[in-house]
Amino acid sequence: MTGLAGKRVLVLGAGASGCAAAQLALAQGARVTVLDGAAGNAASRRCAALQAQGVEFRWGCSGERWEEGEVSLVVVSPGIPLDSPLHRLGESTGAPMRGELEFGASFLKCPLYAVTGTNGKTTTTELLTACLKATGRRVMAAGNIGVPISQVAWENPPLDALVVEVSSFQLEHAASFHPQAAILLNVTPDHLDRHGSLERYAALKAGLLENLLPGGVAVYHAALEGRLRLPPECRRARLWLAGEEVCAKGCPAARDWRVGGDALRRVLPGEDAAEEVVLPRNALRLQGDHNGENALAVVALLEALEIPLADFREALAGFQCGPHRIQRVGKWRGITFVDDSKATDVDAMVQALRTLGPSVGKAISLIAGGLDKGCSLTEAKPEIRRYVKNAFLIGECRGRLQAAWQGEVPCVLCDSLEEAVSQAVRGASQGGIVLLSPGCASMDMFRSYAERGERFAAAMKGLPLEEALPPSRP
Ligand code: UMA
Repeated sequence: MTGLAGKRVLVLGAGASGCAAAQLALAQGARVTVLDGAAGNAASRRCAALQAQGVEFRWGCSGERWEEGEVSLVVVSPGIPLDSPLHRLGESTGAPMRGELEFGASFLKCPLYAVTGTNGKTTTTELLTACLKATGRRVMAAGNIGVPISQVAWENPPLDALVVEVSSFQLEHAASFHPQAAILLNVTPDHLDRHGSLERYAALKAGLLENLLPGGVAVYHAALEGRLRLPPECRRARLWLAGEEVCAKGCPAARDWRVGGDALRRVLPGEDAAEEVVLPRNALRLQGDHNGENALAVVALLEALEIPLADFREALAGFQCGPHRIQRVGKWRGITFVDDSKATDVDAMVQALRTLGPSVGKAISLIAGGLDKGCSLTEAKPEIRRYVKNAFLIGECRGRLQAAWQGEVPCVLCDSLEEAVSQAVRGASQGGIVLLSPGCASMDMFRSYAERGERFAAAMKGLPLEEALPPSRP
């Protein structure tokens, strides 16, 4: 995007994305005004630094009016819904509206490799970044993972590629975002409170692949093929997940990859769908079928980019997930504490139960609940029945969770995470697990899922040594 010098740019939202976009617009010589419906970020260091450079901030705005032609561009932060007063205000200027993602990307020259999906996108983004780095390329991760793409564009580090985690929020304004390669891992119900329906949510996710540059690489879960209208000339890699049967006939133009019980496998061209092992599962430090699928997506993408496995095999095998994803945070009197705060939807919670449950049986004391995103809570029932001994429910969603699960498992309503930890310890089995896997967003009680995970670990560390425990047997 060029030609912003002297022009008025409005930025909607004064969080991480909005401030990064304001900084970038300022560097282009624009006159920048940031609008925010609240004043929660007014005292932040980011805002103060921008203000000192001449950026105007308006807080709690409602009745703003702009003359026709006064505004040249509106940049929208991902957290601003299409039907919000702030978005309507942006529309009323008559100026073109761009998402922060596409605004930032328009200044970047390096190839963009995008990753989306309901679950696994942060792990896959980190894994892809680590594997590319291992080949000697200069890469970094940005986007929904926490570093706004506008910040990367402004700092302008030397890069051979940028790996971008993309959320459905960002995809509401991404018509001009054209990656060279994109992964769509999976689509299960999430953020329905924002997008209205699963169909709309899935269409947004599919849009990322439909927007690939000509000749780009599309990696996607094979079950989604019917939803995708891919550019005709793009290279395709389909992922078949653990337990799925490969139907290689469906799309001869696509490469097929599969997670088998013991290995990541490539399906060889031909009617008989013969396979070759790419990597045994036990070579990976990552646990769980879902992580096997994330690794498979990375292998499929890098193969399509003609990067040999030998160049990144070590990085792939040795990679470990970041914090708050099925992370063991400690042991207390024989009870293991696992922080899976990153599980902000029910599907991610199910993955955690499937990963941990088989080794301990029905000995998981589950702490769940949080911000209600309008998703179905019943689909977790089989895993709850099989692996969960008792559930300790917190947050806005706790009543709905109790109603959904009480026939399957004893449910205890708690007023805080700390209370849930203390109750879960009392209810836990010796040798069992206290698992924080909320299945809900965190923002009703915490600033982020990271803060929720840290509070969980702190509550565990603060458990008094002499607290009454389940009576020990003589
Ligand atoms: N605001 C309004 N009106 C509204 C909504 C928000 O004025 O209707 C204002 C708030 O008062 C606040 C600002 O907007 O001052 C916040 O903007 P934002 O919600 O876009 O948040 P950022 O701090 O800019 O962070 C965003 C992403 N947040 C969201 O999508 C909600 C971050 O993803 C992302 O890491 C960051 O940009 C950098 O790219 C977070 C997230 O929760 C982790 N993502 C969701 C998820 O992963 O499920 C999609």
